[in-house]
Amino acid sequence: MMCITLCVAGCFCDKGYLQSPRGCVREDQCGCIYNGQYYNPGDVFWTPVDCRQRCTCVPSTGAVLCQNSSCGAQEQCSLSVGVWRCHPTGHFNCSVQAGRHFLTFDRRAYDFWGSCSYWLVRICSQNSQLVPFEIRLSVGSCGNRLSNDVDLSIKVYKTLISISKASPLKVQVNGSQVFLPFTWNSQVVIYPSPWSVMVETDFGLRVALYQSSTWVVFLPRTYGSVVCGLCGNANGNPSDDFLMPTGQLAVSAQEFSSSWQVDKVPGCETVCSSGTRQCRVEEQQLFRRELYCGVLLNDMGPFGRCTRILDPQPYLRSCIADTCAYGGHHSALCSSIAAYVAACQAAEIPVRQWRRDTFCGAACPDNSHYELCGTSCPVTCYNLAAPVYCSASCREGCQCDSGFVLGNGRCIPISECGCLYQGQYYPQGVFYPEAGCHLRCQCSMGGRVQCFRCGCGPQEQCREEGGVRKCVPASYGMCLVLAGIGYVTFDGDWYVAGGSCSYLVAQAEGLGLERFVVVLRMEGARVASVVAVALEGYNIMIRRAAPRKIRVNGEDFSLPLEMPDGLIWAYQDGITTVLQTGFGLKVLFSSNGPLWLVVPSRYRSATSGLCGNFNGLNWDDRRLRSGVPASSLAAFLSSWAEAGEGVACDHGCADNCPFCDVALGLGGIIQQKCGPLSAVDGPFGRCRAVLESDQFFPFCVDALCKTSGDLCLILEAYAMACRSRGGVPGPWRANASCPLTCPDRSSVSPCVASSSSSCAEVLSPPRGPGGCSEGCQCDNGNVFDGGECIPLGNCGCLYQGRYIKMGAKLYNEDCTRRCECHRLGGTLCEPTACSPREICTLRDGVRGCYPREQGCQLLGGSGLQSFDGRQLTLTPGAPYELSSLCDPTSDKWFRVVACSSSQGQKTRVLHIFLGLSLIRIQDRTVQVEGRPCSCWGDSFNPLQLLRGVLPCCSSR
Ligand SMILES: [Ca+2]
Ligand SMILES: [Ca+2]
Repeated sequence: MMCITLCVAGCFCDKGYLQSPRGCVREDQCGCIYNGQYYNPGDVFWTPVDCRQRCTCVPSTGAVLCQNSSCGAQEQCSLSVGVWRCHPTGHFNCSVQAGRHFLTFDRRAYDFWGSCSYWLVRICSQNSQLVPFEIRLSVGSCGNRLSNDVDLSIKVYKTLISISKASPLKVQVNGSQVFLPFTWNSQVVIYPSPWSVMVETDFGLRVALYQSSTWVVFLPRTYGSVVCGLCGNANGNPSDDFLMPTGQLAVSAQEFSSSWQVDKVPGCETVCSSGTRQCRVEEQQLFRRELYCGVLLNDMGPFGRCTRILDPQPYLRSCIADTCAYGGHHSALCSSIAAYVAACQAAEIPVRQWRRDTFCGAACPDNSHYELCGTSCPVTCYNLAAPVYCSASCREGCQCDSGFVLGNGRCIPISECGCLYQGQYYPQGVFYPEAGCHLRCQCSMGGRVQCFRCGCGPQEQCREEGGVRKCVPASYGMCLVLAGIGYVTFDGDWYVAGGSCSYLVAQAEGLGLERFVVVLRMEGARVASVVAVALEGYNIMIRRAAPRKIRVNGEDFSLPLEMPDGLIWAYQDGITTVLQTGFGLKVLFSSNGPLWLVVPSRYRSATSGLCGNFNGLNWDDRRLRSGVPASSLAAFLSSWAEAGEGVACDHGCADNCPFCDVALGLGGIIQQKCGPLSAVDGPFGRCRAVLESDQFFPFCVDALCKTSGDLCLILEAYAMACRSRGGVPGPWRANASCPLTCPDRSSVSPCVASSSSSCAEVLSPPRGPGGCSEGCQCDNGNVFDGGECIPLGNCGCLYQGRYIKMGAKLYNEDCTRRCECHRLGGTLCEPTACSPREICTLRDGVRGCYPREQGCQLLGGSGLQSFDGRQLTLTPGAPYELSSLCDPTSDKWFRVVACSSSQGQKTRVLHIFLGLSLIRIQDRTVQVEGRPCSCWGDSFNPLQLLRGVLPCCSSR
């Protein structure tokens, strides 16, 4: 008995385990080797090439038993699911492109667009010889998205396989996410392909998704006339393809498609009424030209050989329609052409190189490169041996560079691969292999798995989210900050507070808890300008002045954003920016001002700040930084105020707010104003099921009475909270006279599709909750690009999840690569370097090569280099004035004094006088006015000091 032994850097099997193509297996679980090919225990296979013998790999002994056999008349011997078997000769194929262009098994082309669930292929005639299966197509929304969220589910062998276009590599089998390739009983295999995913069954049915947003169903010939659905009946006759379940022929594509609707999903549109942009005649003519879709027809062009066999006309029509619908944007154009390339390659007809830097360039992610005709079955972390199941023809797409393998959809070094545990693959990190999460396992580098019986924490529960089992918070605490009005703490205490400082809203620290700090910066007493969130490894800023963007570690990102480590993600939902973290902290900040903080219940008693201590008691929330109960509201507020930038700050009326007796007449009017919050039949009536207004109503009355604050802000905060809990607030603005203001060339809409209102959203996979919410919508079908509205065709590119605005340059971390968006070519990246006079750095959120700042440097030992580059030697141990501003009356006055290291000592001390403050730096510790200050998460940069920025998150 033996397993194949592989020589792979970084991964070694533990003692008692042997390497097999399935990873490390116990010695007694080794399979068989026959003719140099490895088979899993229990595999049934036919002898290669001729299928003359049918063999079985006997489990535990590793022996191969064979019997004589042969294929039938209508069959041929071919490879599938990694095994040679008898297969029906030939297949039909049916394709669905962009969720709206259909081409049936009998090659009838039609267009249809609805956002419901439809039968794509079903078995309509009983035939006991055939394995039954069914395929369903679901279109997520009618939003005009380039990366349309089309999902497919396949039911075969009592197994349900679900693949979503938004994240094709996160395949679910019977509701649980599996990692690819995934084999099931040697009957079904699902494997990743370049830009796509493939499902293959042992009876020859194959379903493939191509990056070009095209689904293709390959149906064995034996299923001819047996199937029905949107793909037609596969009887060779295109004219009877519009058969409805009733047995009658439909007169239109719409009637036909609607008849195959599975069941009415609430809110789905049988026909998308928003529709695509109508195409003008001159646009049609333009896109028909060789420079655009016309390249498909050129029989001397790259697809020349294919056009003679596979009619390009249906592809040309959908290419023109889609390119038109997206105003000529290259993504639509290139996807349409790639759909034809995929069809040609699936039919094993070679195509020539058609992508160029200036036309549909293939910008591949890190550690990968483009191949026109590469393997369909790349090596993955799960399957480090050359895959044995690969029977598909070659495929264009990005292939991993040598030394890298596919893991979780990216090309990663083998050392970053995950682990095999009980035959299942898990990426590095924590996973829960058992139902109920009773076993907590950690997969670390080198495939090492450590498991502990500990289960979820007391404030957590075990749940499957998106097919992944994990411990999720049992409940959440919510804190509301209304700029200029007041706070409602996690424990439900409320207080009225204005204030123009920066305030520490909440921070948390505790054993086994991820630390976070949330600071709100005010601009005057009423406007919240910035929410700064510090987490381990991340400093995040949501800025009112930068809509649809978020600044992470100093760099601006367009929304939606998901960091590659999956620890933070953010998206725009109407007028609200939503930031979420892997550990459950959620920050919602509206451009109008309300800030909501949502923290998981395991942070109970672990928070401090203006949102209180989250211990369930509402009377002990007002405590100072030291933990002592605050003697007054003013003391409480000032304790959590952060040093502003030279601006004197006040905390509003605090303890001296006007006395407010709600029983008096004034109270009555205000009660009336706050009324909509609690009215069952009011606009928030439907919110009551998800969010109690009990805290809100008295807060509203108190806040309005004391501060004559903005009622709109309070109502908006409630609407936000309602929506974040899955509720749907009714139209409330008109009656409350709270109009929403929108930027130029956009207007208020009660229902802005939450994942297709901006360029970055249209191009990215959907992130948020979907659906629609109140917000601003660009006029004339335009979309937001940052804060302004532009035609879709002028949108930029998406590269590795980053949106690149047209004309902008995106540099990588060390400025060795620069990417730009080409109108027809897509993302174009090239190596680059900053000149010696430049430095690779971030300025105002944008990375790039910038002119070096004139620096005066203290060199090692006792050397000094002046601003102009002159080298001097200082006397060790003596104080020197390095620099000061000559005008002592200037408000920018500074003075920097250094004590250079004395002989034999390394210590140097720097004193910086800024206005009236003194900052002292010694051995990388910083003291401001004699108090030590710390700033975790941000590397200390003395240059910031010289620019007048204090490097302290908090002074302690
Ligand atoms: Ca037919
Ligand atoms: Ca409390």
